[in-house]
Amino acid sequence: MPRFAAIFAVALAAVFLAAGQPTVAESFETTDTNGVTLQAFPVATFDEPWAMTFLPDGTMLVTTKPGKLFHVTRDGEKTEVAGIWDVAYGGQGGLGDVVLHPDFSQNNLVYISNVETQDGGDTFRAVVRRVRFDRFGATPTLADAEQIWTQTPNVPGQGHFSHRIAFGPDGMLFITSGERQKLTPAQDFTTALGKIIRLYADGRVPDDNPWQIRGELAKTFWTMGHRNMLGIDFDRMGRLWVHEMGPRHGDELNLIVRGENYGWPVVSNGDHYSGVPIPDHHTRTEFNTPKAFWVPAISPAGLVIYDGEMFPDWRGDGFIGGLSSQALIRIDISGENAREAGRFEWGKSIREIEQDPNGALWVLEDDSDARLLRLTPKD
Ligand SMILES: [Ca+2]
Ligand SMILES: [Ca+2]
Repeated sequence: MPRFAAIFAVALAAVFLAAGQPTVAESFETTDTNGVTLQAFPVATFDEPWAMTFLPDGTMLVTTKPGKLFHVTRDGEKTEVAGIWDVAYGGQGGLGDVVLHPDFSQNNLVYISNVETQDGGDTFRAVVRRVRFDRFGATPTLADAEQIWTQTPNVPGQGHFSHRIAFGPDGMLFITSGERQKLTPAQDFTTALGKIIRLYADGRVPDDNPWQIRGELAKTFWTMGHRNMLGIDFDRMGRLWVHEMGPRHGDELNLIVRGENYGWPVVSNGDHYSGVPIPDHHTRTEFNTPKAFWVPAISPAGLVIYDGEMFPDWRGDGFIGGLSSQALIRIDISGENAREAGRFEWGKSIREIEQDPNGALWVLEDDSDARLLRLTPKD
């Protein structure tokens, strides 16, 4: 490169870095196992991003596990949101999911999950807050935070919090509550570990949840027998799909049905990490069977059931981010059947997947220096 050009390039990069503005990055192509090619546009980078959600205007909120919330434009300009609280960062814990209230356009309410510590740092739990997002002032700010759910009990260890959030078409709030790597609590009515929780949007407990005579805590449960659920979404028919990480293999995609037991840790199509086998799902018909499962594991994180115009062939399909599999996995959903139908790979673990108001797919890679990518059809 001629010397003046090199100096110009360095100066340009310095200007972008100094202003905290997006840096210039080349787009690339990724082709799936069926030969379908997408164009991937790097938009921004984050330190350990965990979740994102789109606002009605097409901008995004992005959380990072160490505890920051960013408002992000479609061009990748990031503004840190003020007013976030302390989180217990470490292991699998930190700042977690962010979703909008169904009436966000009127009430500006967002829901944010995170991990907090108790007992002088010895125990941990996930919590969910409802908070007002004020994006109209000079600095975007969170206000009026109200804790509406607390994972019970708090226990030692920093794994399997799950704490993903979704709203149903009827405005009910669903929260995944992982089994905290304690296994048997997933079958225990006296702990909220290994359950999917269903609440009103303000945190009140509805009286039509399935378990009404198993104690106060069980009145919050929708389903039980789960492990670590990092993806949750509703399809166009209003059905709830949730995936969960298996132990040594046996990751599951489940169709969530009120009052069902999904079997963990009694059954799994994977085995314990020690190599000790776990009976497969088909051996115990009282447990709900996964609609799809993976041996070897994909380590699923993030889930969107696609409902956009940009990829008409994929309407109704699921997209799952893969951590260990370093892939974006497409799931064909047909009736109540689900199967992996395609896999995009570019050598990076994927933490989160979303669809924007125009129908483009956006992914967050995992770990430090992780990219936010916009995926569109190849020109
Ligand atoms: Ca999301
Ligand atoms: Ca299961």
